[in-house]
Amino acid sequence: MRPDIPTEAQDPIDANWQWLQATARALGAALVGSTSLERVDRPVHLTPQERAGLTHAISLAVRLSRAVLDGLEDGPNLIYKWHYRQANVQLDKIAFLLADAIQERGYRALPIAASQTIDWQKQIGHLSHRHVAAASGLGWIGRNNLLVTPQYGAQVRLVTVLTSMPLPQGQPLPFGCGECRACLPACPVGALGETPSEWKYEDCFRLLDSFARKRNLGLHICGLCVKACPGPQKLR
Ligand code: B12
Repeated sequence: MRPDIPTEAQDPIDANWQWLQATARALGAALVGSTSLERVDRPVHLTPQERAGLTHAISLAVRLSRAVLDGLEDGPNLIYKWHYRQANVQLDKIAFLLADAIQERGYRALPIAASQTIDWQKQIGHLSHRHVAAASGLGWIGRNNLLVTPQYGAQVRLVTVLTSMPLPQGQPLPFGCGECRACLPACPVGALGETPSEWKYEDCFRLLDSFARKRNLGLHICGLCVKACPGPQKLR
């Protein structure tokens, strides 16, 4: 008879993390991070029933096409519009399937839409994907007011899954734009400043609103500050 070989018990949080990374990447996520929900520095607009038991947040990113962004000249075009929509479709699918897989493992999971505005006057979603991503250690909020990642700069779109699955706390990254100000002249209305808090909502929104109408897009998109931010590795 073979003797029992003692195995080192794996930490359950570590086991969850290994499983999460493999599953999310297999579903198409380029970046994956996690945080406890209480560390997210922005409100979560859910009912107590929806939020019940959800202790952690998973941040997921897909990368945008450099070729599509290179095609932007003075604002959004139809190729960017389609790409933007497809990125949202992919993110929502990743979040939907990941939430299902988490539920299958016995935990609660709530996917939050990639791009849904719940209050048009206040211009807010159920939660801020950027702030979940920052708390999860995926990147920092840059001068462009976007989540900037070391790997891909701001050329990512984001989604969040809230869950009761115990997960590790990602290490938030310090502000990493350094001396880079590539996004500032890229904005046609000068809506960006030295810090993310200097971002001018009204100027940005007015520009996106005019693009939506004049270019017949029907969507509040732009992409010029995204294009200007390929990331610290590329800008160096
Ligand atoms: C609503 C919205 C917008 C609005 C307002 C943005 C905002 N800061 O709130 C508008 C239409 C202007 C917009 C523009 C853009 N967006 Co947008 N947007 C969202 C959305 C759906 C919700 C954001 C949210 O809840 N913000 C609320 C709070 C938490 O953020 P906040 O920084 O504290 O914002 C407050 C201030 O702006 C303040 N404020 C200051 N002054 C004023 C003045 C007035 C009158 C008002 C009402 C508010 C206000 O009020 C805000 C709300 O409290 C998210 C998706 C999501 N659920 O996260 C995508 C999201 C933030 N957008 C995204 C992108 C890419 C863009 C654009 C590039 C457009 C495009 N896709 O081509 C531009 C970039 C603008 C910029 N440089 O910041 C991405 C960012 C990805 C990344 N790498 O960070 C997101 C995360 C979508 C996604 N799934 O990836 N967006």
